[in-house]
Amino acid sequence: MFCRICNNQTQVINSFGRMPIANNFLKQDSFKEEYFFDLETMFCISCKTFQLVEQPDPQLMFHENYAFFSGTSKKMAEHFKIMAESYRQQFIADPQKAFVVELGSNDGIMLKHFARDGIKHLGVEPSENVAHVAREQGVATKVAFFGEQTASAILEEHGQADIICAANVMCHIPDLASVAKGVVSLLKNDGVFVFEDPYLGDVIQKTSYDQIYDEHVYIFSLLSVQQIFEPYGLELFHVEPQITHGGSMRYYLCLQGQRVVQDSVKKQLEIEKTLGLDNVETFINFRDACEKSRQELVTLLKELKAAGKRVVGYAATSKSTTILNYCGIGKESIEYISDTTPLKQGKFSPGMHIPIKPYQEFTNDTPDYAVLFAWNHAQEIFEKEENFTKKGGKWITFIPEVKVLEQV
Ligand code: DWN
Repeated sequence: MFCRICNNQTQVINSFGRMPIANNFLKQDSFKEEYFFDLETMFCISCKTFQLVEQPDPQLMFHENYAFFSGTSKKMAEHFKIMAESYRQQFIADPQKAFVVELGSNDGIMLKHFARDGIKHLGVEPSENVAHVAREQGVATKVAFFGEQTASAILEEHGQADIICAANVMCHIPDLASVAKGVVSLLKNDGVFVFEDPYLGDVIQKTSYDQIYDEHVYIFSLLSVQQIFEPYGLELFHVEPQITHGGSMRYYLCLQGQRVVQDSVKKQLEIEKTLGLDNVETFINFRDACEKSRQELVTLLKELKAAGKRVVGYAATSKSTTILNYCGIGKESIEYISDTTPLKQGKFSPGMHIPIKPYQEFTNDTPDYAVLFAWNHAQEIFEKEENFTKKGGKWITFIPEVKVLEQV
């Protein structure tokens, strides 16, 4: 297997088995034609990039029926508001002349803050349905995948950008060479390219293997980000850890030599050495930890079933597709999964075909246990689901370890 980034030989790490498209929530009449691929990961010893072996065609994942809307979490909405303020303060000297471009702008959750302040902006979003929601909020959005060609079209129409940003997007794009070239051509000399994604250090430390699914072709570290972007003249000058999505990293890059490299980069690189993110052994241990986690979750659910308990799932996340299919958990163990996204409700989970029910059914129900698939939003969910625990309901989590939470 060869690395997508540097073309060197890699080492295969995880084999999670046959896996469907993580966000392909489907109706019963589509079960027969459901698409599956082998979900496997590999680590490149040369450039230190942790990546999928095979990624399905992007058109199968991002299309007019893409099921994930960023605005489903209040905490994430707050996170994007703070992000917009922070970028504006740090990198916009004159709002009249500024231009902000966001890659994978989804429903406009971040850019709307620039739009409301009358700052020139453009979202680049490949999924038509979420782009439509963004436009309705006054966010200028181009439906496209970002790469060299899209960058040159934007350059011609709008000129160079002060900020090019992305959140939970870069790790989805296999051809980062084209993105890097596009960014370099579109960015002003003193412009900033800033993005954040789930962080490899957190995935390894928490055994959060559910971050691995079709859309996430890479799980980045600083080590890999430097190797990926430096050949194109983009320099990593600052990083900021984030608590979102179970532990993310925000990477700040500029054109080579345009800014002073801050201490944060050196410090985090030292942490990565301590975590062993440059060492294949770390990933072999991670593979064993995933297997242990799977066995423990399957055992727990079997025990609960044998004891006659009712178990449901909370939030039909993309991540849950990996958990359910890798662990072979179906509706015999989890009656249904409650989710707030109308597009998912009334359908079935990818691969294991567990029914997805509207959130209201969960609040009117009294199951004994709920598996918290949106563990990354735990704080927000525990706050609003006091009733569930008051009625005697218990949460099951599997990150960082499989357990029933006696108290939240
Ligand atoms: O990178 C990605 C991240 C940012 O978002 C994408 N590839 C897809 C998506 O991943 P996810 O589906 O695992 O994201 P979340 O935010 O962990 O989960 C969202 C799902 O959870 C939605 O279907 C809505 C649901 N949800 C819910 O039913 N009740 C979420 C919350 C917070 C809730 O209270």
